[in-house]
Amino acid sequence: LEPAHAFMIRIRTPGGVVTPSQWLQLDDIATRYAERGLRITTRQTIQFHGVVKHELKATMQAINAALIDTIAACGDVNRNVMVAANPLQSQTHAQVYAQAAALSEHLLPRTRAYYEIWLDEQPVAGTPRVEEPLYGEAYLPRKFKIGFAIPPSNDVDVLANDLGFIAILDADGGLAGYNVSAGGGMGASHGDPATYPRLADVIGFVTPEQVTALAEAVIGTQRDHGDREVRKHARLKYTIDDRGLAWFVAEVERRAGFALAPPRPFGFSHNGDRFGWVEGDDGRAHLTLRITAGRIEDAAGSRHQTGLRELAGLLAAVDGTQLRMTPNQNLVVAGVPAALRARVDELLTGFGLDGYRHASPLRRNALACVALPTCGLAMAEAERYLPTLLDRVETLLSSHGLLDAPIHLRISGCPNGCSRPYLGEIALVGKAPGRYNLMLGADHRGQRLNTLYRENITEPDILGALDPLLARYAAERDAGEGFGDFLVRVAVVVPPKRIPLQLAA
Ligand code: SRM
Ligand code: SF4
Repeated sequence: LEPAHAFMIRIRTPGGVVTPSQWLQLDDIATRYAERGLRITTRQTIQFHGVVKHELKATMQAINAALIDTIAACGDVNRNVMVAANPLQSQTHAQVYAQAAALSEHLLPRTRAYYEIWLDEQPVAGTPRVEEPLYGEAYLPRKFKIGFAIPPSNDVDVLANDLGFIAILDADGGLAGYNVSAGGGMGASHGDPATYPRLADVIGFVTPEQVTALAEAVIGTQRDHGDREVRKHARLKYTIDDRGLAWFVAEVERRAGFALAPPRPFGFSHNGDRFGWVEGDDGRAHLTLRITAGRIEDAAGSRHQTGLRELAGLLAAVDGTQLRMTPNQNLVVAGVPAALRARVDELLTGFGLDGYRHASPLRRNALACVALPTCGLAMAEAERYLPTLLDRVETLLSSHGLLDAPIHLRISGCPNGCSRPYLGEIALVGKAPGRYNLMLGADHRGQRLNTLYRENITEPDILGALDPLLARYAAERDAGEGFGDFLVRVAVVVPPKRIPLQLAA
């Protein structure tokens, strides 16, 4: 008898978009094969945990039957491409989404191995070996991540990606092109100063027609110049810091065959989600639901998985409806005709999925990575601890009259940064069971990293450190001033020196 190995499977859904019918299929896969329902990730896709080894192939085949794949959702290739989930600007959103989805397809590896291993495709004798025009023999030195943001929303935390496209609209609201950002990443290791989170530099502007060539040039540069010796040092951010931004831009321009235009002005107002209903240009409405830590399951006291199954069943008969995962682990019910809104509301309320209405801003915006028990790299709890942590921090906020303050809190079980904790106004980064580094002072726009405030502390010390700071914030903040901005203004924390090009103003 071999041990009952269990696996995590992550699907690829560029921009986090699935149809209601696909949702029903994913729900069925979760019910049949996974241990804990569906888990929306911080890169707009879904993970299934606890798939046992002898059911892996059946699970992969069921995913394929839903016209979804898992290709390049992991590995040293371009990963799931993130796209602004905000349906407020629907025409531009549709255009940007289409571009991002096409880029995701274009950057897939060409190997047929996936189809041969999981889908029983038979190699045809005499067929020449598949060439990898972009990835070559050895693929990339490390994972590679791309995000498309549509200002003023920075829900994708575009500057945390290796390569970012920030949509720039022209005077009549059409898509003029994108500012390009490069060299973002969150991963770090405790006690190793050679590793660090880094915000991307904004390096120029491209037209929509130049996006593919630019992406190939950036990926090619990293493929040929990224570190293949030290894996922790193999991300694009280190290639740029080691060789210099000017070298990097010149190399990318040489490969792309065109010069980047100067970046255009843009501004982000927030990096969270907008909850509740919004109207689209076409009269249809979109509802963003809060899904705590992205976990959708039927558990004690909640029937969220069943509720979303019923919702998907209702929407499956309505053309143009979608379910969109957000980069903040939430779910948008998109494209709902006006006549169906009341029914959707009723259904969601019945299953307790209307938490976005009642929850505090802190609770609505918090992010937690998976961490224990499934993540082998976790040093401390994150997802499982989040509800308790939120209860305690809310009690503190209440005591200072701050329950309505839109403070962004993020927690991760280790410094790899899967919940992008270094962009949280308050962040806990796991060090050991029950112990965390407390990081403070990011903005809530994804444009300033936070700073280490207290190292390796337990919950009572975390709450004890936050208490006087929240008291000061309640008493001394300017109108509309965020908690992170306040801490920087009153010099409780000194932000990291490096401010990405073009954002310094
Ligand atoms: Fe992550 C590794 C979960 C987004 C940086 N991440 C892992 C693994 C696969 C652990 C492992 O290698 O054994 C985790 C699986 C845990 C589990 O039990 O499911 C894991 N990462 C996640 C997810 C599910 C977190 C979540 O709670 O949603 C996210 C899945 C994203 C997706 O759908 O593709 C996830 N990971 C991120 C992000 C955020 C982002 O991409 O915007 C980051 C920081 C950005 C970045 O890449 O710099 C991130 N994950 C890492 C790293 C550090 C990489 C580095 O440069 O050092 C690792 C460790 C590694 O790669 O060796 C890692
Ligand atoms: Fe695991 Fe660390 Fe990522 Fe959390 S941040 S999911 S603990 S690798």
